[in-house]
Amino acid sequence: MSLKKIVPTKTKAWKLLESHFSEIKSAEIKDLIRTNNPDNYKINWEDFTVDISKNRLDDKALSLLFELASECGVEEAISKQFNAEIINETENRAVLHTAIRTDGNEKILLGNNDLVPSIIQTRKKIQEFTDDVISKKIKGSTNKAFTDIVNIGIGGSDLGPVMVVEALKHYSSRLKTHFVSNVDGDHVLEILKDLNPETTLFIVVSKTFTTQETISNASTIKNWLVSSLGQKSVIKHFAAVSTNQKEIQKFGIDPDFVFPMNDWVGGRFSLWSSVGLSISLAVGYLNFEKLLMGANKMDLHFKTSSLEKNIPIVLSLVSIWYNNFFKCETEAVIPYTQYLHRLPAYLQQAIMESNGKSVDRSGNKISYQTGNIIWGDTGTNSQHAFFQLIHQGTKLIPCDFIGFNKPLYKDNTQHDKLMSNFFAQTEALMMGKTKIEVENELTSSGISKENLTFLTPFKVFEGNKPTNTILINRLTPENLGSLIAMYEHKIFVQGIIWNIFSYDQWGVELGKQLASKVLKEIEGNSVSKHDSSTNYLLNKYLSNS
Ligand code: G6Q
Repeated sequence: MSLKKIVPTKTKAWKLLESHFSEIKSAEIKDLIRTNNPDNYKINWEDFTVDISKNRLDDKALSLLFELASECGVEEAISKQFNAEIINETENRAVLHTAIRTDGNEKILLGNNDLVPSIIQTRKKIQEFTDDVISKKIKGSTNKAFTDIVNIGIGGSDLGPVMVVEALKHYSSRLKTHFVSNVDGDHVLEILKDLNPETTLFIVVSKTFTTQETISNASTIKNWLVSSLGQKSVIKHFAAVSTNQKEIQKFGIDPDFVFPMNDWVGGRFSLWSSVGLSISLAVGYLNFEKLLMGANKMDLHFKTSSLEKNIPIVLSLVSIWYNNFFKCETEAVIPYTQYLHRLPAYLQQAIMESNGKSVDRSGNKISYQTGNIIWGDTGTNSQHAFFQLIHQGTKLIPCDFIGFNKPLYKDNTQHDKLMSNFFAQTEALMMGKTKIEVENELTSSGISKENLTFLTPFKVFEGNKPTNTILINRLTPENLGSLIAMYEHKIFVQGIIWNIFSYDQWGVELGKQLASKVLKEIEGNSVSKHDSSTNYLLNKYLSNS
């Protein structure tokens, strides 16, 4: 059965939210926080504490947002996704990235076929391969153990693995992991320059095995390898993750080194599958499995918790409140750990590729805002950069602050400093600094009256800037899995409420077609069929390249 097609703006809850919004849109968080029921704004789950108190929300807005979720059929949609119904309707597919992180104690039926045995079998293959490479049982063509792994993939076949490998660096195996994604030859050659072909294993990750960037990078690398170790080395130095068996065979990859993907897992949700092979090699299989089990726990929480205590649902509703009522264009994600420095880039793809849609599930043009624009960087670095705009700019930017109770190394002194920034920022964003406070501060610094009058307006902070605080015990593989799954489910809930299809990506598909058309023209040295600007620029490129 297909997903319900409910236009959110026509629901009863939306209308009530609109009128309630006009009543509280100027309310101050610092006042709301005193009168709201604190229990409604905090969720404690496993190692997570999620606090949404510092938002421009009151109890009534929150309860209307839950009504909106119910009216839009969120709970029913969750069941449909987990029951393998064809909810990716434009591609006629079920959406089962949650299945690949199963704990194995259930049946997951796609039609009459239980997917669990093949999922466990693939996991076993990943484990054996990982163990054999790390233990030096699998070696390169000159009988030397591998020291370096290169993941060759782009988009969903790159961003998830690279983000997780960076995030779990503390848990690294003896292997060094590198990522080649861009079709930019300079990117490939820059990475190859420090690698020894004899001790490097390449993993080509491409669901389709036709993506221009990946195949072109894989060919360049193959030539580089062959030129130093000969044609016979290819079979020992390449592994592949793909659905396209024919192309893999043509490339010359050992069938034992081929790992499957499934069409019911979208690229940007695939790090849990064989696409995560480089993660498994980078941190060891057991840590990879812990990552999956952490995500599985979040799946269970998402499936079984009430709307009010359901972390992904609550976060998605807060986000809709700002996106559709306050008309905020962007959201920032600020992790207070350097390990998560790739999280914002990963979320940009996951969120913007999924919910960047302007046609609803009935095929009609949408009249309200959908996909949020996501950006961010780690704290405290970002405090010394774009936080100026969040504190004092003209735009309202809701932020997720992600922090950890414990550091990974035992340096609590530095960690306390890091986390005092974390807490101080969300408080300052909410409280701001009043004119009187600024004047008192300046007076006590002994400044002249004239200077005080001049400086005061620049030093006032309006405050009332919203934040969610996601406080996690420690950055473990399990907790990282839960965190990523939390955002995945948030995306899904927002897509359901916005009445769009979150699991297709026609905009990305278009990009793939366009480049090959232009490339043919560049290669043929004849460009004339475009608009005047594109013709001019292409000819300029041709005459100088
Ligand atoms: C993800 C997108 C996209 C895709 C890449 C790579 O959801 O569809 O980012 O992952 O274009 O595609 P291949 O894995 O087929 O090379």
